[in-house]
Amino acid sequence: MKRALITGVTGQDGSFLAELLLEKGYDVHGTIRRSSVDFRERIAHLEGHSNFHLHYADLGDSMSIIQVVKKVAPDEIYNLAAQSHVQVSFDSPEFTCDVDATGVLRVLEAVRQCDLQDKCRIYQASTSELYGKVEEVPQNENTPFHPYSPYAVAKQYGFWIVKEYREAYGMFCCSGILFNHESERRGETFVTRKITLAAARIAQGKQDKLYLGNLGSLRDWGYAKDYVECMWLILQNDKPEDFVIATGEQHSVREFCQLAFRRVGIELRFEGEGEDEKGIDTATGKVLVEVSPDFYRPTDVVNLWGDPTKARKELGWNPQKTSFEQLVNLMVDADMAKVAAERASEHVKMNLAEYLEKGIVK
Ligand code: NAP
Ligand code: F7E
Repeated sequence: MKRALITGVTGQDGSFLAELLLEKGYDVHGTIRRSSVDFRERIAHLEGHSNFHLHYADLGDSMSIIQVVKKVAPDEIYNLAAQSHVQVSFDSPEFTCDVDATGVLRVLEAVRQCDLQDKCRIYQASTSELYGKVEEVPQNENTPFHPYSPYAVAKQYGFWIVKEYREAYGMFCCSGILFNHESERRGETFVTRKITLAAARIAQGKQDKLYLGNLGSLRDWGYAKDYVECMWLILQNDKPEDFVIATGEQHSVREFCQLAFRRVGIELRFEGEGEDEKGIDTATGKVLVEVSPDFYRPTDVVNLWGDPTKARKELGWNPQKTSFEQLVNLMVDADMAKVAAERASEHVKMNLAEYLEKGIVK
């Protein structure tokens, strides 16, 4: 039985990858951070599985990483842990650098110090943000990097140190240069999830308006569940190599909004430009989407579009398993169900309060 260690198992990708590896018969070990409240919603359904184990470790603390690597002695490490929010990296650049750059070095060194460098394969969660202020469209493995945020600069160090350890010590360590991938488990402050949750809340009368930043920003959005399969394929390859993982299709934030609202039965028309642009409900004339400069970034990456040819040819991976429209729909449907469940539980609480007040229940 193969043993895998996933750092960041509580995250969007970590949870899907843990499911995939358990299905493949792996013994799966995940790291979590110690905190005063446990946030394990995404992996709650896996706890109790006999091949699923959790360990405390923090990417900012090399001793904790060495301990867990020594204890687990994994065949494969998937280093997914990171401060992954680009906008947050402008507010916390030092923390982002420590976790997303030095953290990668700590994982590589832990493997060497535990004398596992010849046995353990390592996957590093790299990112299309490395292309940043893009120098070529679409982007492939040979496109020059131009990182354009503290997050991207930190991830660039991660990318190069992985390459360095591969060449200097012959280690099987690789980076997946993943373009944006989303799901019903996506963090609620990333633009796609913010939109699908708002569309569901607006449709069910729980929110009036959605405020967004740059509506013209272009992304190559895929489904996270499809992308974790590729992480696994990269480590099963004969040679350690880096791969671009993308769908090969590009859409704007505005288009994402229109599709999401359409799924809940609202047709949006966009009018105006820049900060004055508005998304209007064509049926009622109500303004549902507005621009707020609060969500603008000091430097924004606006033209990401990946070329997944290498992954398709060499790994046999299908970049178009889930279409853009299917992705938007599955996210909206999940949020419609979530908001409906929240409303039902509010209703029960309101009734209970009323019954208690009236003495109907005691
Ligand atoms: P995510 O949902 O934000 O998950 C990040 C994970 O990292 C969480 O489990 C988080 O733990 C953990 N973490 C954060 N700081 C840590 C620290 N100091 N020590 C240990 N663990 C820490 O991110 P994701 O979307 O799953 O992305 C996974 C990886 O892929 C990240 O490295 C991200 O930068 C990269 N990536 C993501 C995308 C994308 O579109 N999703 C694209 C390219 C690359 P808590 O639960 O305790 O916060
Ligand atoms: O922004 C624009 C924003 O925060 C996408 C991470 O997983 O993917 C992710 O980073 C675009 C940007 O993702 C809002 O300016 C407009 O141009 O959803 P996002 P991201 O920055 O692309 C990469 C590949 C990673 O590696 C990262 O870990 O949307 N945008 N209005 C907005 N963005 C947010 N968050 N909120 C808005 O209101």
